[in-house]
Amino acid sequence: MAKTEADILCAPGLEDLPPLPMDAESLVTDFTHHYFHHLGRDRNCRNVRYHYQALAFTVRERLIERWNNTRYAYIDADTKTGYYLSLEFLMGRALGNAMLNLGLDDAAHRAMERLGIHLEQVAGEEIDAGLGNGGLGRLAACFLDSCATLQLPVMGYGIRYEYGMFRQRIENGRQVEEPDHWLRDGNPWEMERPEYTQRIRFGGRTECSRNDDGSLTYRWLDTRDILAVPYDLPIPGYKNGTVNTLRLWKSAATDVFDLQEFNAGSYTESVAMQNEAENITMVLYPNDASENGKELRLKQQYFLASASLQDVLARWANRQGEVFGHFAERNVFQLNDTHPSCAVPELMRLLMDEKGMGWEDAWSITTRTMAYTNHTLLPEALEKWPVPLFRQLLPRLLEIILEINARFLAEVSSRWPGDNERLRNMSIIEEGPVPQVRMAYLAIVGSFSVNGVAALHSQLLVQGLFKDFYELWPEKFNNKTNGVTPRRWLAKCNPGLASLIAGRIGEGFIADLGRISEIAPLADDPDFRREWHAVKQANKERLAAVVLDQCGVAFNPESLFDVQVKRIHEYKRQLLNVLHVIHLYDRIKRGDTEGWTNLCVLIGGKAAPGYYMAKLIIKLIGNVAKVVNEDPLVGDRLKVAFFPNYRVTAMEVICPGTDLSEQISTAGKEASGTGNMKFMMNGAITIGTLDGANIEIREEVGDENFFVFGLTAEEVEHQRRSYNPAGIIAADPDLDRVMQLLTSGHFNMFEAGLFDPIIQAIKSPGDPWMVAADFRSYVEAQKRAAKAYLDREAWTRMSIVNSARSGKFSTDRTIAEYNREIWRLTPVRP
Ligand code: B1H
Repeated sequence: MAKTEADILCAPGLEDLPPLPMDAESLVTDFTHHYFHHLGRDRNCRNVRYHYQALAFTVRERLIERWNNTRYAYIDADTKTGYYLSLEFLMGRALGNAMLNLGLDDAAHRAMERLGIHLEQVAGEEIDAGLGNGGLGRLAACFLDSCATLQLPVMGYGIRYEYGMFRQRIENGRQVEEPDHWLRDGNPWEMERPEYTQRIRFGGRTECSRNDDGSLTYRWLDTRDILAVPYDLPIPGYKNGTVNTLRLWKSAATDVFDLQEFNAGSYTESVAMQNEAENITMVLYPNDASENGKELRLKQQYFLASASLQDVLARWANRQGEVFGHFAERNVFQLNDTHPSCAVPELMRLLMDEKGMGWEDAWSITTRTMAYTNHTLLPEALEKWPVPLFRQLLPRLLEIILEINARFLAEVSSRWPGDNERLRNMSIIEEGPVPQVRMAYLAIVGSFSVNGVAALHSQLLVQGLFKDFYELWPEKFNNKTNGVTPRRWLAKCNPGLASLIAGRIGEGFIADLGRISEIAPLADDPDFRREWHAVKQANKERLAAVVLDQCGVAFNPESLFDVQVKRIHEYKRQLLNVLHVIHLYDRIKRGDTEGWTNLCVLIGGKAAPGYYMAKLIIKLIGNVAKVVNEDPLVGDRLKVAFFPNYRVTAMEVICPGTDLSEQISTAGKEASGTGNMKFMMNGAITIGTLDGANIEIREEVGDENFFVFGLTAEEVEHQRRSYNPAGIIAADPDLDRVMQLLTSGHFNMFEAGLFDPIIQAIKSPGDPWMVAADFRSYVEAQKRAAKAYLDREAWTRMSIVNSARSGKFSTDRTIAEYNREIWRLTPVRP
């Protein structure tokens, strides 16, 4: 299906063009060309969207030439390539990022100025590419940025969802989901590549026949086929001429319908079948570490794995011929959680059934090219697929999985003879009324590397969930602490802070964040502190304006801005935050306000549409906010707002304007967290539990620059057995009053019983999140933070130290580690 390189390269009449100039004048020229001739607009068109599109095309053509140069440089260098396979890439906006990384920012500003166009307003027209749920998807996006910046030959593979993460509206305090038709006005950043279309098979049956030489041939027959059409997005590195590729697959009906099979009368039905094919990439599942198991989701997962592997094998065959002896030395696949883990049996199938390889050779290649990242310990997020569903949808893949399992269990029983319980525990197939395929075990068995995403998480993996596998293969397991890209999460979202820092230590820190530590000594410089404080205040004013606009709540920028934005999940304990707010409200009502620090609490995040408790927590936040904000006695002392439709673009305004970063999950539950890192980089101080990467953040900044509280992961597990929330409430007058306010219906005057499920959950000895257990120490930590804020100089010093110590949390460091310890790719300069 794919054309050979020669087909694509050979066009003798086409000469390379000289590089496009990067000055403001050229931008004006190209912008007007696109505006008038390409988009067909005229001077009287008032719609800013066309300004955005014209500027996007102007920037895009400057990406394209670097994109081609990079591709040829990779072909010439002929080195090993990495592939990041992920069901999610939460890219956000592309225009500002592309301008920053191309070094076009200043020229674009001047060009738009000359045209009388407001650049920020134009950039504000772009819809987020919201092809992800949260941290896992955003991590994939930050990884691509760092790979390009480090000039590593890495390609992303994902799905081009027609509908991304839903838009969240708040109606009467409740979440309402709206479809995110982000492609409605077209996407100037994508390039369709129909010539690399792949065919994906589903359903049917398998057949096995013996060859003359005694070997077996497996055939997968009577399948229902669907096409995978690639769309490429450019991923620019930071001012280095590299532009990597994110290839997203869209499903389409095979163009040739087998019309003979239909009666003449079924023509319309057969065309309507097109729907079924196009459904596969229609919508992103918005579940984020909760409820899964839908058939369409498994189709998406296999669709991505198969299309991407076929694409890689086709490119290999075109360049190297049909010999795969060196394939494993030259290719590596990183699986972003188990979501793309069908890649393990699918690579086996392709190598055996399509390339004629034997099991041993195919297995050797597979297990030398696959690497798996785990992102969660939560049992409800661990993927399992019913064997009957697998058999019906992917019969050939199930055969291969069963064979992998049989050979694996043989290895286990030779290591631990007679240990049947261990066999049962480690089997890729979970026994039960409906047997299930455990995707994490499949991924571990099929990979040479398994990593967690923060030190604690990786440690808990090998001590708990994957203990047996660690005993068998200790060398496979490793840690790669997450990061975030300092381009989007500092340079782009906080230009004020970035230029203050650059003014003192130069711009080098943006591509080498370790160097941001050079500002640490300036924490002692009163002038620097004054400037730092001024930048923070300006960012708080910018945030306050957005909060007023989006939430209708007036935040006073002199107050302490206390922010928790992330998916709404019980383990993240937005509820604990609300209990603290109610406690403060109670203190104000009782007149207990001596030495008070005015506080603005901002909470934002989406709930999975089917997650009842998460949605109820949103409603509670809204109701509490209403009571607090409307009480004249409270005034500026306390303000509460729920930020609707939290997304990448919202965080770009939120994290620069935050003083206090809420990272308050039950210890042992948040694998890493990455919002914590964005806040830190932008000079917020963390109030947090010893969970995920919080532990490493605290290590970097020191205890005196971090408000720690709560049970440790070990204590959580230990105290769980004797957990008695009723006793804790009875013994703590503050918590008792908070519970009484809740129970009395103070926040649901006209909706009796509305919050009973929440009250019950807090009081339940089986509360897995142990909200009541951490209430007291949380309140004390909040008190320390409030008191610290009153000393502006000391607070600003802490703020500077937090940014200065954020070097470790750049994805450049994370990716350098992936590369050094897992991928082993050579950087290539175009
Ligand atoms: C994380 C998910 C996730 N862990 C299932 N697991 C999904 C699970 O659509 N699904 O089915 C989607 C996402 N996401 C997050 O990954 C962790 O909770 C964070 O702690 C971590 O920082 C992030 C990146 O590693």
